[in-house]
Amino acid sequence: MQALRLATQTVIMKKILILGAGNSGRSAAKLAKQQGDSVTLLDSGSPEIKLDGVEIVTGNEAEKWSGQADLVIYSPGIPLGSRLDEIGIATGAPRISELAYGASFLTCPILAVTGTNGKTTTVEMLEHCLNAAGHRTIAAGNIGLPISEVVASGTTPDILVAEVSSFQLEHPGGFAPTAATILNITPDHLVRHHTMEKYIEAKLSIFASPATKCSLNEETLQIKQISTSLHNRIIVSFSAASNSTANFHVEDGWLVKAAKEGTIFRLVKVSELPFSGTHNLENALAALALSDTAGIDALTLAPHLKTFHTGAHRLQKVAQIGGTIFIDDSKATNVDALIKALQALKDNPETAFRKIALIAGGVDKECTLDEAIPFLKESVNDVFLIGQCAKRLHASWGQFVNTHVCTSMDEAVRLAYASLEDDGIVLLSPACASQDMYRDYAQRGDDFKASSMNVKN
Ligand code: UMA
Repeated sequence: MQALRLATQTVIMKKILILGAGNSGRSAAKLAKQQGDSVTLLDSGSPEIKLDGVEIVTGNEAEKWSGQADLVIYSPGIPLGSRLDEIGIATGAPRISELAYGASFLTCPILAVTGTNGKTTTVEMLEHCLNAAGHRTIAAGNIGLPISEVVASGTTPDILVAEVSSFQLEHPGGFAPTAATILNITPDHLVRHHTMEKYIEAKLSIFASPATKCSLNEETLQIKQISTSLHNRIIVSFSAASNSTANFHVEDGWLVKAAKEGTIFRLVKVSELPFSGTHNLENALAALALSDTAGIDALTLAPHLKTFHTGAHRLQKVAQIGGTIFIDDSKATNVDALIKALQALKDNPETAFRKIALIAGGVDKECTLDEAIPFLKESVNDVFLIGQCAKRLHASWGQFVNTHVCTSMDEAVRLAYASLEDDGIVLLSPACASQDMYRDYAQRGDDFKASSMNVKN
């Protein structure tokens, strides 16, 4: 470690090694430079980047790098056991996720949200309600804005709401939010984590600090690995299941908070919420439970849910041709999200009667997607399959519903539209990630929308 003597103070210049030069790595590099540290950024790929004063090593050179470091910072996309991980370990220096590194500079409360589905919506709900209630709030993390970027930009929110992925939690570093929630856990990302146990273990590490207050879905608490790990913690529970007695639940058409002594506080009327679907009610309950857990009274936030609108690519109607509607649910990147979409369409009186032509497929995360079969049989006429795992899904789903392997989104949309009569739904709810064909789920959703609008040309 090199000590630099300036006019009035001594600054210790640390050697920071950052693994991965995507958004997280670049933001961490910017922040470390601001701290006066010397920064090396490694990337196995060949991203074309330039950062003032940062040593950038890419491709084979990065994979052969063998220098020293005082601290190693991990981008979320660096898997354990990868070449860059080996290099990080070989330095013998403390290792930390970008998330934990950025968060270590924050003095405001951090509310952290993880889970398989609903993270982004819940984070957006919290951001909306907290801001509307007068708390200057920023949403960051897996949602797309690295926490290091928030810090490097000099922004000082009253509260930071962090969307946290299992990738970020897999890396070490002592991320210790004020309060955290696990929304739900269903199979996902098994290529990265290999087993469900490891995936759950990663999610559980959001509660690694005993100081972090816990909030969990009542159903998730039934998972033995979770209840065992949290057995000595106070937990604020939530659930949208009917007849639930969770701390936050639905009762007589209201989202309610059940206080310890049995008093029920009515928070907001379900019929006044501008979003539908049990999964969204659960996200709203999770948002209220989490803020309440952190000491922000849910009663002050709940009314602002009436002005919250879910974001793009989440069961969003993007086109209508004659009586056929086109719904973009590109954000559904696993089987549970697809099931929730089909349930939400069935529960909504405006869509319940319509026939569905489903477009699904994408990156093969090696998870079984067979849980969807009963729901497909019940609600879906034909399935049009795209991407890497189209053939695998054709082999499994095809035994139970009509499946068709397509070579492009455009072809899938045309065939799906042609398969319906005039009052149907063409639904993109892929149950898979998008990166085999697209940059991200948003680009996939945009392509679906463009194809839908051109379907008659
Ligand atoms: N890289 C290597 N070696 C490897 C693996 C990757 O050098 O072994 C390099 C790649 O060449 C690339 C860089 O690492 O240049 C990418 O790093 P990254 O994958 O961590 O991507 P970032 O741009 O930093 O984006 C990450 C999250 N990406 C992932 O977790 C894969 C973003 O979540 C997040 O928004 C961003 O940090 C800011 O916090 C995206 C995501 O897909 C949306 N997340 C997954 C999900 O939601 O399912 C977990």
